Amino acid sequence: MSVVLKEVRDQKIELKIFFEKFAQKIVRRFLGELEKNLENEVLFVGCGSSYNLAFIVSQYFERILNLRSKAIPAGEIAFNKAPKIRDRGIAFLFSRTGNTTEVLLAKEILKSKGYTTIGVTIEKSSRIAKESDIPLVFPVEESAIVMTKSFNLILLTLMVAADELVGNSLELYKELVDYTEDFFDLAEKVVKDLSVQKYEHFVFLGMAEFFGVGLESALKCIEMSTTFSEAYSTLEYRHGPKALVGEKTLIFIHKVEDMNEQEKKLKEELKTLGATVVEIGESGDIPISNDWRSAFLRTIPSHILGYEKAIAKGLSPDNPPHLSKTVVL
Ligand code: F1P
Repeated sequence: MSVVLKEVRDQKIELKIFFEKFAQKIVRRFLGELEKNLENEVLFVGCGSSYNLAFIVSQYFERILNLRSKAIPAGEIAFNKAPKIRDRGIAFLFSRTGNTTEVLLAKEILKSKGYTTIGVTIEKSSRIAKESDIPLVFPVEESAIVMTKSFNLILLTLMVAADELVGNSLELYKELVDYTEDFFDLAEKVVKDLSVQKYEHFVFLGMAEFFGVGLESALKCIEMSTTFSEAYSTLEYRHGPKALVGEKTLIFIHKVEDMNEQEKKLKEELKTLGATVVEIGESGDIPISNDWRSAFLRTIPSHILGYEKAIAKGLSPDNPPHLSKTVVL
């Protein structure tokens, strides 16, 4: 079986196991440091999928913890291009493989400015694990070039951490991890019923955390199937990008709370332009809670779509062209 398909499928059981056995434990390793730094701006740094992950976590931490946060591509810190990086604070540095050059350079710069660095990775022998002040090494095995399950396992854990910190109920996470298998199967059915060979343009729309989900979803489809894919904050789509909509466009709208009317209007408009529109969310085609906490499941349809489209095009989703697991400059 394809390596990436196996890892995509692993999520059906691993998310639940991870939540029950691990997610709440890892939180304790950095809560103290985070609590000390709530006054300072918290930085979330990474490249590629790890940047998308950093972006979603940054949005959720700001929402739940009422702090100021910023997600920055590691390269912009590494080469001193990010504006107004203050002295002192706390920075989460995301790198699945833990050896991406820009992330390691960013770590050095942030350390020299007095930041406490938290290295988020799945490789305990990586440089980010060894050289960060607080290594958060997630016990996940992932060997495909394309990052899939580790993204969602880390996302789930860090979102749980934010809720734990302020004493919020974790009940919805329990319900969502219990729903994973059904959600996966429903997503798979919807994608398989679509006849993906027809589409040459994938679009993922969502707001805030779900815009980050869209960025990651588009990246999955690009990496696995080399299909032109993009993501926008939902209502931004009318402001230019919709000029590209046609019969070969497949659009996913990630539904958010209290946006039903607007989402419905947009969906109708896009359908009139010839697009196929799939809604992910409450009473959508792929049903799931509209709560931001559902972010850790919401990239799954794109994992399935990227895989199915690759197979339909005769490509190997395990071997994305030109890519390597770690970018070393
Ligand atoms: C980051 C990353 C991957 C991407 C590609 C190149 O790696 O951008 O997300 O799929 O293979 O590297 P990492 O820093 O998370 O290991």
